[in-house]
Amino acid sequence: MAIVEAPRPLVIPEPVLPASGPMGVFKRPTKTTGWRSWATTIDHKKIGKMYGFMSIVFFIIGGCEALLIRTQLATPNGTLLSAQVYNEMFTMHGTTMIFLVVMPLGVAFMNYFVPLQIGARDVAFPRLNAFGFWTFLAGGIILNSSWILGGAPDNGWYNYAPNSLVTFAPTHGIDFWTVGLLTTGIASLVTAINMITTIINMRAPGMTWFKVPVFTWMSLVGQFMLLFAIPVLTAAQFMLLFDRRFGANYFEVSQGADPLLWQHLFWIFGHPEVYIMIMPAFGLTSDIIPVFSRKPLFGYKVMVISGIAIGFLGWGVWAHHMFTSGMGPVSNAAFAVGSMTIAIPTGVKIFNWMGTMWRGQIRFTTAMLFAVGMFTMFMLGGVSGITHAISPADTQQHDTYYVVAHFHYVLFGGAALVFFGAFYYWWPKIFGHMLNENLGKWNFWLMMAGFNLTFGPQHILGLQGMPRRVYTYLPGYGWELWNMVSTIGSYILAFSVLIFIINVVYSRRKAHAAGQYTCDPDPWDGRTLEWITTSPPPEFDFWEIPDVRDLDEAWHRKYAEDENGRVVRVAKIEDVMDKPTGVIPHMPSPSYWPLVAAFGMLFIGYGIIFSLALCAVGGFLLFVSLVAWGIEPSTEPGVHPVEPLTPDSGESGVAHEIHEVGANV
Ligand code: HEM
Ligand SMILES: [Cu+2]
Repeated sequence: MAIVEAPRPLVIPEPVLPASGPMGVFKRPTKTTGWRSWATTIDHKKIGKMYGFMSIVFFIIGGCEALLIRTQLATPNGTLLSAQVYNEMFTMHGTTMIFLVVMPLGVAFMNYFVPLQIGARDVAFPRLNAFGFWTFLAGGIILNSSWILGGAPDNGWYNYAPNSLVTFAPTHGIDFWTVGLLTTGIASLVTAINMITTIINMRAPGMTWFKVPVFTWMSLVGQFMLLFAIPVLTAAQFMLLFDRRFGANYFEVSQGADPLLWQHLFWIFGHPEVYIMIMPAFGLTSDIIPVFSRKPLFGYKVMVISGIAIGFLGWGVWAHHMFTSGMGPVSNAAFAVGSMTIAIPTGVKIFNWMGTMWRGQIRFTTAMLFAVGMFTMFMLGGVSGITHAISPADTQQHDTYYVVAHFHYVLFGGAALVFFGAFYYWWPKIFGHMLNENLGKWNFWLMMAGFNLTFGPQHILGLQGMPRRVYTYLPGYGWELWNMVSTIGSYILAFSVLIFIINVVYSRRKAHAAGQYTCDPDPWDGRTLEWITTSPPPEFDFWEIPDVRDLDEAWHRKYAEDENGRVVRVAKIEDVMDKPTGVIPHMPSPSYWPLVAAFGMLFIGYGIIFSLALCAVGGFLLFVSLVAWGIEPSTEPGVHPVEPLTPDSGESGVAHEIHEVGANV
């Protein structure tokens, strides 16, 4: 692979700008460097990187919590953790992995790559995007600060009432869970609005719906599910907050409340939530496998439609989490049938991935290994999922380690594995250098071994009757061997994550030591639009908004069929990629106010938990920043876009330019 030193983009000297707004307070910072460039950025690529970095930090925290759990359970009568701390550990582990790792990691990749895949320069609302990231971080800080501010939540990641009421949970732990997730919920909602608006409105000229890459499609489906799911959780959380803080009785059984109300509300959110997590992963696997099979995705349209089908069917199965709650045979049967039905569109995906590999010219790069690892492990998780859907059988499996095994096969096996693959696949595009493939192969095989050794035996433990959420167990139940194997597996898994981190540091140092800050724009011979930009892309993504004629636009620019129908290469990427035009498209300027607004959210959060006076401070900060945000010009006065706007450059292109200049969000 030739390292091409892409010509550094032309730098336009910073214009000398008059102060804008009363007292100049609302003057937008011009191009900044160092920490300011991160604190004020509204560039989707930088925001994507920040989401990615923080998700990995939270993954390490959640992973350490899991290792402590596994160490405690390695042998009977474990004494490492007390029952109370153990409850806090699995609650925080589950909550962290779902809301602070898998969800934001999907958003990290969406932020960086959706605009590139659809041929846009940024998302629809850049400052709202920044606000989304800082508010997500505020939620993560609130949640994790519970460890040092009086005790973490200890009632499991789905926090069932009435256990979550003050009677049974008198400390602030549950308030941290509620307020922390209310805050991340707001971040998720504004991000969903941003992504949906971007994908619907900002596709490049010619990119009709069946030319949109599958990653972007599945991101759209997932974000729509989120738009409807999060409000259900938010409503339930406000009810719980009112019960705990203001003596309401939404879940107070002694006052006539129905304890199942929380369970229904939580799982009406909770089951779509699992698809919100897996959809970007489905999309990633569908983008990676064709590239390394040198074949178009088998059944592209069916793949997209099956994703949309899951997006609808996913709303009709929530009570399969409540088969043992006494709903009765009619409800159980209805939700059992609904849950089995959803296996059909999911199965279609697995067959299409195999169909794509069938007779392909397969290159088992690390990214490809992780993609194949994803759908094989996900398939195993899917099969145990079917056994759960059989409601009579589920009475045996419910609340045992069989369930713990199932959701780790679908969540870690399904989502986390291919997210690692995405790092290896897109690293050169993001950072201008590749991750080391040899270390990558170690990373993959150790992760596969550790993963299956950790969660495989948990199926057996569950069928042997070991309940989940027990902080220890007595000898003599026959659970010793498989618990020890599972614990050893979790350490191998942790070691494989360490190899990934070593690979990141080593590859970066090696590249920078060689003065390498950019690399081949298309190292994998890619298919989708992001591969026609430089690696990394310029701040404005494309010199010219591309004209799209095909699905897999990048591939079709390089290959064509000859008169005999054989695929032949017709151009090198250098000849068909996005090239400097010498005219720098103007991008909106950085801004402080999204960060300040998120700070306001942080104060409001702690105010709800500790003292309403803090809410007033937070409210003031939020109010001022929203006003400033509204007043500050989206572009500093005196600076106009230099790219000519032509009416016939396609609906989304024109809309984008005008929108970018005019909008104040
Ligand atoms: C990094 C390796 C991981 C290990 C070793 C691990 C291990 C465990 C164990 C042993 C439990 C059961 C605790 C109990 O019931 O007492 C658990 C629970 C859980 N894990 Fe993991 N896990 C890992 C990664 C993940 C990932 C990536 C996710 C993704 C979302 C995840 C989500 C969950 C959830 C939701 C629970 C349920 C917590 C609860 O009962 O409230 N875990 N994990
Ligand atoms: Cu479910």
